[in-house]
Amino acid sequence: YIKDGCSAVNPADLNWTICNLNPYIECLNPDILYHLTLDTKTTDFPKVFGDVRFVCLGGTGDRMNKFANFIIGEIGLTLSMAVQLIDISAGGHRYALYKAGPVLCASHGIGGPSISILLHELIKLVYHAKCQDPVFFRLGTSGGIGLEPGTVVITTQALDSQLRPAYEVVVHTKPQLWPTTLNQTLAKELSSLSDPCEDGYDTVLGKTLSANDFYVEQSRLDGAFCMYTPQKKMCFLQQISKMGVANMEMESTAFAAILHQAGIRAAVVCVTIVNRNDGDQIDTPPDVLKQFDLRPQILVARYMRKVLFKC
Ligand code: R2B
Ligand code: URA
Repeated sequence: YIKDGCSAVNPADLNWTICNLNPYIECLNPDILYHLTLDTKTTDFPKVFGDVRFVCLGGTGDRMNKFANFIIGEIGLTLSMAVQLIDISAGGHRYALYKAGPVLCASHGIGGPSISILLHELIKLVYHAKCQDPVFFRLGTSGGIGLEPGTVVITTQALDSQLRPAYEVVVHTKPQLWPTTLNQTLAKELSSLSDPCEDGYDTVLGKTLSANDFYVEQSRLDGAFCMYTPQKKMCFLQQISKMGVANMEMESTAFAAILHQAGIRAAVVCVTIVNRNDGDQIDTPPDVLKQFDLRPQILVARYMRKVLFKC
């Protein structure tokens, strides 16, 4: 694990607590974070994770490994610390987890169920570690609505496939709707750190439609099934665009709702890899996609530098 010296706790944050926390966690001795292959008996959470200020999630382990390496340079951790970068959760073969000083980087897989399991365990991790007021980010890819591929979208509101600002959780057969409220101050602060002239691409604020499927629920014409016409697809894109939807992906409702439930500040920053008004297939060349992957990372790194070093 990488340790660093730049994570002094602001005394004003010391009263910060996680909201709505399961009261039965206290009875778990040890608490086993099964999918992360961590438990409170064999790992001293406050010692290992207590300095975490930012928790960053992205779809794949490879992307989060690259992000962890990138952030080491961005926040000035030393190389000797960097060589110790390891996948803490490799043994579980489910999620990858890297710690780069005050930045925890995890892969979340695809869709609400996958990110939900990870978030339960990460929220318990920051709780056991006594992290003070951590900020969570999702750095992802998405399909843009009328946007040039490569545009970065900062989500203002996450909508489900029924266009509700909610994430549905079924408890004992009864559906509950958890609000997908995201921190607007954080979204605006991230937006203020973009510079279209210097960056060479746009960064916009907009609503994000979070679907439970890549194909039919995102109104694609290239899935194994298609029960609508190309005209109906375009009508749907127009309808959501009029509502202020800028992009579509598959995790933002779960991410926003679960972190809102916990009272943890969170932001979703996704690059668009296709303009859905022009097509459905992802035919952007792999080297261009790699460049696009960096864009949310660059923005979030700017935010972290600002918080850590006030610059
Ligand atoms: C974006 O990309 C993935 C699907 O290809 C999914 O995880 C998402 O939200
Ligand atoms: N991820 C999605 O969920 N949809 C897209 O169109 C692109 C990436």
